[in-house]
Amino acid sequence: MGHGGGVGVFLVVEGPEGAGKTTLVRWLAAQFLAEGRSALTVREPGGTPVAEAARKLALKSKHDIAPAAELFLILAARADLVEREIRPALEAGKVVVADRFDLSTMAYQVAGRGLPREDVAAALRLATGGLVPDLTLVLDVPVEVGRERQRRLRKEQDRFERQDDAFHERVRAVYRDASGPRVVHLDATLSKKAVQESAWREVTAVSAHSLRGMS
Ligand code: Z5A
Repeated sequence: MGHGGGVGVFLVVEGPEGAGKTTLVRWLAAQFLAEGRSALTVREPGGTPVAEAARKLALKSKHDIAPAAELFLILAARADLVEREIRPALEAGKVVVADRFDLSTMAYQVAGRGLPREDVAAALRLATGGLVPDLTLVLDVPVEVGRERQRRLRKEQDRFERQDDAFHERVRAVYRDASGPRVVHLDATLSKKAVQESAWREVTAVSAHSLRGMS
């Protein structure tokens, strides 16, 4: 495929908190498995020992973190994950399904925290070596719906979840406005089954060619 990372297929699920990303990533992996193809699933930030350590700081630190420092924690995690897990899997012809990727950084660090777009875009290219997804599925959900789903889970809130509504509206606007030939929006207020069916249609359309003959 055209992602610059080998012959595999790189799929990314994006969206605001509580949109259903993790639910969909797990379902996609199970669906690939049911078809006899294994998929590597990764969550961002995280997925390697160094990336998990950076995640803990970025999400759970009790200290204030300067926006640029937060960016570099997240990009340190991404750089390590891309080099150690994602690129090798793509080069081996595998499917990779990521829970968040670069679009999250444009949403949270650029729109949310106010860092300059061009500088962040350049830092992203450095962190990923220019790796781009074959398909980004954006789960569209109003901020309040996502936050209500999160509240029902009664988890301890992380540094991002504690931000005010204006922050989350800026984040959502980036997702709502995301466009490009490899970006598909799905209405995540629909049932899980409806979201999964639409997602699978998009995934098979993109990956049919690459997946032919894979195990
Ligand atoms: N972050 C960043 O700042 N910059 C970056 O570049 C990156 C990340 C990569 C990671 O959090 C944080 O890192 C993120 C931004 C920052 N913080 N925030 N906020 P995360 O990804 O680990 O956490 P999250 O985004 O808040 O995701 P989540 O809490 O795991 O939500 P989700 O994955 O989108 O949803 P879910 O867990 O699949 O589902 C939530 C609930 O809704 C659950 O009970 C489901 O059963 C239910 N659900 C799912 N789908 C549906 C539908 N269709 N209908 C009804 N209910 C549903």
